[in-house]
Amino acid sequence: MKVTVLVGGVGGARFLLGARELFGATPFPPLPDAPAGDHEITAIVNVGDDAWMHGVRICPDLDTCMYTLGGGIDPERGWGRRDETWNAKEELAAYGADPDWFGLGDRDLATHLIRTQMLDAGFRLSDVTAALCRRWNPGVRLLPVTDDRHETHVVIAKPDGAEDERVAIHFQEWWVRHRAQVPTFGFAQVGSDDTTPAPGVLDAIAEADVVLLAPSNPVVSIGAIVSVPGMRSALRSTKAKIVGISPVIDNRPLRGMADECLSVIGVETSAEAIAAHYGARSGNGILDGWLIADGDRASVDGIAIGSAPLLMTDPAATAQMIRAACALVDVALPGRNVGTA
Ligand code: FO1
Repeated sequence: MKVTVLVGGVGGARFLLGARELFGATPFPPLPDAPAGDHEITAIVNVGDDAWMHGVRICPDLDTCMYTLGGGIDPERGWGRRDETWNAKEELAAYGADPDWFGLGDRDLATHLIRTQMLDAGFRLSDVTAALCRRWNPGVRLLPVTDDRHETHVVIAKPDGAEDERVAIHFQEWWVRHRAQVPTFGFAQVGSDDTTPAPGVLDAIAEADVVLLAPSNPVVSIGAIVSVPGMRSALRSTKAKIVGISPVIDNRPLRGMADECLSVIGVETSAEAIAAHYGARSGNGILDGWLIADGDRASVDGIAIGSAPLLMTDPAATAQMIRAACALVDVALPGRNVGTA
């Protein structure tokens, strides 16, 4: 089976642990002339959080997926490296170098230095990601949705500006420095005029047996991915069934600030409203199925709704969620037993 997953940061990375548990590892980078395994998992990863800081290119969602799957993630934070130190960050702050509010770890910095060197040498982000994965062996094919700049910027009330004065800041400043606690008026994808999906992305959708939308932030993760030109039409035309997993339980996000983001675009933070926001593929949306948490409710024309426990307590639990999501859209899974479940 070819399984394609649209993912953002922390929640998406945890979801991929379950996908790998259920379908088995996909060698990435691919092993030269190795026979294809039973299943292939391709993650299409958000690049809207990516930023230039202190002269290096930081790709939070790609790194969170790579570190989480590769065993290098800090389990408490959910981002950055375990056993991290912050000497470079402190030294930069001592020089008064901005930004001083972003957690740039010493171990993490090595990843950004390698990535920046390779980008400067002319490699595409997708090539860089594959090269970094030679060390981390995530067991899932990680593709940036695009190799082009497609950053999420946020329109806010200009701090100590006039009443109706607005300013656009990078998503990271909104998320990390302001914690979304400033009057916010919208999101915009900023980057190149001719943004196109990265190599392999459209094929991963067209050739999939099932496409999964991870329980990532519907606006700044899934929304940013689908905003890349060509993505929405690829999703609407694939023969694969598309099923999303709700990012809320009891209509509240588990972590992150999906509620803050949803309210900015005028969507209620509920399983039903998010499904309606994605829309049914029989309409002009992208969903065939929507798996919601036990106890939540949703009813959207054209979308098959199912419920299951949605706490990703461990990869086996997440694997069960994915089984339920596939069953919801009648995607038969080969009889691979997961753990003791
Ligand atoms: N998130 C924070 O809340 N504070 C930070 O200082 C921070 C630093 C950071 C450094 C590298 C990295 O890959 C991720 C980092 N994140 C941090 C998470 C980042 O802001 C992500 O974009 C969000 O978690 C959304 O996925």
